[in-house]
Amino acid sequence: MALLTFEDLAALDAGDAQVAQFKEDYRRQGYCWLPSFVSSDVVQQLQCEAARLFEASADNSFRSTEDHTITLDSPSAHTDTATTQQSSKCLIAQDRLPTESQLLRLFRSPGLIRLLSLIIDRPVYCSDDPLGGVYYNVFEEGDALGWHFDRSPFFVNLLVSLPSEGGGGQFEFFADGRPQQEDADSDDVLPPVYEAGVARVARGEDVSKVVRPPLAEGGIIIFQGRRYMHRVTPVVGAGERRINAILTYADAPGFVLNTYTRQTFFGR
Ligand SMILES: O=C(O)CCC(=O)C(=O)O
Repeated sequence: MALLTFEDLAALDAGDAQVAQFKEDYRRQGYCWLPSFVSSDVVQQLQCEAARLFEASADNSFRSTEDHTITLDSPSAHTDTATTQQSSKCLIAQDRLPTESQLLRLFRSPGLIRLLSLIIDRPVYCSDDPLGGVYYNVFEEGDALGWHFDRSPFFVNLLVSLPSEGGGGQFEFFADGRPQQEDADSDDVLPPVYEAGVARVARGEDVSKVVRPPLAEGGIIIFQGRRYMHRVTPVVGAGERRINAILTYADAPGFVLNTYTRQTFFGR
């Protein structure tokens, strides 16, 4: 199958066989993978941009370190400590990107927005948040995302720079998705039998259904983060670094982050 690139987007429509395959993968396995979506030239530009911003000034990024449950709550006195997860990373907010950044161009590209809405089968709109619309994530030695379910239904993740072999920073998910429930409110609570199963995975006792999609620089993964528990394993080794960009889309125009989320992940 020919590779789909950023430049090809304008020509895509719902009848395209490749689009139909992405849509089917997303529905059936919880994610679809768009390899080499960004050309190697653009990947290099993004790698340089992120590294320059990260290294030029401590003010360009914000480091967050959190303990959380698998549903992203703060651990309470009742939380099983063996399932408490640790996450740490640095974020470079959208307002630190130069106006000519290719990342901004990609985020706002009408072709990508159309492709996403075809894959997830509903309209999507760019987040209007000035910090969290599109942003770089930088993981250095020891940084990771613990096992969690997202609050939003899906994420769009461009892999910019991966650690070397053995350097960790692997994206993994548990292949059994959260059962779909009729009642939208009860969707916030995991059914007890399912919760016991994901707790075993989060404690490291069951790896039988842990999947590691083979991600590579320049590709995009669109993932059902609210349905499937997932994590990024710790980055291992001095000087190793993982950089990815999260592009945030919502189901209605005008989406912005709440004050708590902005403060926790962007520090302002
Ligand atoms: O960086 C990744 O590969 C995963 C990102 C993630 O887990 C998230 O944004 O919830």
